[in-house]
Order: sequence, then structure tokens, then C-alpha cells
Amino acid sequence: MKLAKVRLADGKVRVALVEDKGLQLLDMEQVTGIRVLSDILHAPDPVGLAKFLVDPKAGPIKINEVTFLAPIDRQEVWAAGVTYKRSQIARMEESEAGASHYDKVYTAPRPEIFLKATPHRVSGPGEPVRVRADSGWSVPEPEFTLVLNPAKQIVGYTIGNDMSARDIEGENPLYLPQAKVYNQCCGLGPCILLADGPLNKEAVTIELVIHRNGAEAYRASTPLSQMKRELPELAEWLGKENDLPAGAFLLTGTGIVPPDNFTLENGDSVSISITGIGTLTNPVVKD
Ligand code: DO4
Ligand code: MG
Repeated sequence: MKLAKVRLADGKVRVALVEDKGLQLLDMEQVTGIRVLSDILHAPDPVGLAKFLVDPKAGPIKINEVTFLAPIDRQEVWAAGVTYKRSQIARMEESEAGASHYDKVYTAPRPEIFLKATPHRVSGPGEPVRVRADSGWSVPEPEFTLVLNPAKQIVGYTIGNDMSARDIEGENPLYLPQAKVYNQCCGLGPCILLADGPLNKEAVTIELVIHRNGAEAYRASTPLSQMKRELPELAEWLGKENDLPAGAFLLTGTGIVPPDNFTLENGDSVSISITGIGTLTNPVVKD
């Protein structure tokens, strides 16, 4: 089951069930204390609650009649890094000074985890993601993303784009927060696939397509199963000594890194597709 936050033609923001036949709006007035998407995600039984909230009076709405918004409310956004061999190799190449750190973290029991964004830095579907004006080498990082409730349980999955300035990170690993965290540094959406059973990682593919001037400039894909770590392992490390009272999103690292001569440009379009979730597309801005 997939849930989305959408803006209707009349400007109202609603939570909806995303189905093949269209969107079913949820009637949030029916249950006290349930107002926004994360109230459903953090409830004891998100799937049961979402089914209960379907508004029987509202017929299905066509997907192209609404605007999908980032599926975030007050959650923090965290990210794990160097969880795929491809990321380890790319990082070691870009950073003379920090190469051994990336090598070590790939095999160490403790993963790399960093604070990626707060809600105001997140772009939803169709909203711009940003390349820093002081970066000459930036890429999108297409990442399978966990949705955690305040009890630190995985309650859903979405698509994340961990926009990254490779030159800033490569110059000195201590610049990582500036390479990763800035205005419009993170894409999330278009919806949340509720975790209502075990996830078959073998069946999930992550694909990145970048368009420039109307033509395809880059395309690559990776199976989620190429990830070195387990998803619950990453969630557990994030939650150690670290409360998440508003819940959290956890991007789980990139297995796709464009070649070293590729950098995003103003006007590019980044599309990330993940099996079972959908496609997140964002235009790129650079001032
Ligand atoms: O070590 C830097 C960040 C790594 C990262 O974001 C990734 O592997 O996805
Ligand atoms: Mg990343």
C-alpha cells in the first residue's frame, strides 16, 4: 500500500492512497489525533488505519489532477554512506586525504551515518534540487530510503536523492556537512510504500536517469541487493543513543555514481525510479 501527500486543484493538502486506478483521499477527521501523513505512519497499524480512513464518498482522483508533495512532516532526514562497493571506490578516488577512511568504513561494523536534512531543505516531486554555487562537481545520489517511526521501527520506504558536492567532500572529509547539507539538498517522494511484510531486496532495482537539453545524459541502475549492509542494521545504528521523537527518514547510501567527468548543470532533470515505489523527478538549479 502506498500513501502520498498531495495538493488538490483547490489548494488543499490531503493524504491519499495511491492505487493503479488513481488516488483515494483519506478522511483524516474520522480519528482524533490523526491529522497529517506522519500520524498514520506512526500509528500502531498504518495499513489498517489507512484502509479505515479511505473516504467512501470521494471517488478516485486522477494522478495528473494533483501535485505530489514531499511525504515529510516534522521528521529529521539522515543518511548512511559507503554502503555499496561503487560508493567506496568513488569516494577513495575523489579524496586523496580521506581515502583510507572510506575504505575502513565500508567494512567496519559501525556504518557512516550523517544528518542530511531538515524538512525545509527537502524538495518534493517536481521541485528543484540544488547544486551549490561554490561546487564545480556535483551529482545526485539515488537512494532507497527508510521511513522510521519514533519507536525507530521501519514503517515504510520511499525514494531519496542525496545531492552531493563531490569536489567539496573530496577536498577534505571534514567538509562533508557542507558537501551534503544546504538549501534544496535532498529530494524525497513521490510516496511512501508501507512496510507490511518482509522486503525482497533481490526484487528491488534503483535506476537513475539524468536528462540535459531534452536528451538523456546518463542512465544507470543497481539492484538493492548490492548493498553491503542490511536495512534493519542501518536503522539500528541510527537509533543508538539517538531519540527520534518526530520519526525520521534514513537514506541508505548510493550504489550509483556517475563517471568522474560528469557534473550536474542548471536545468538538468534527475529521475530516480525504485521498484514498487515509483519515480521521483526533480529539475536541477544552480545560481
Ligand atoms: O562518505 C560520504 C558520503 C557517502 C554517501 O553519501 C553514499 O555513499 O551514499
Ligand atoms: Mg549518499
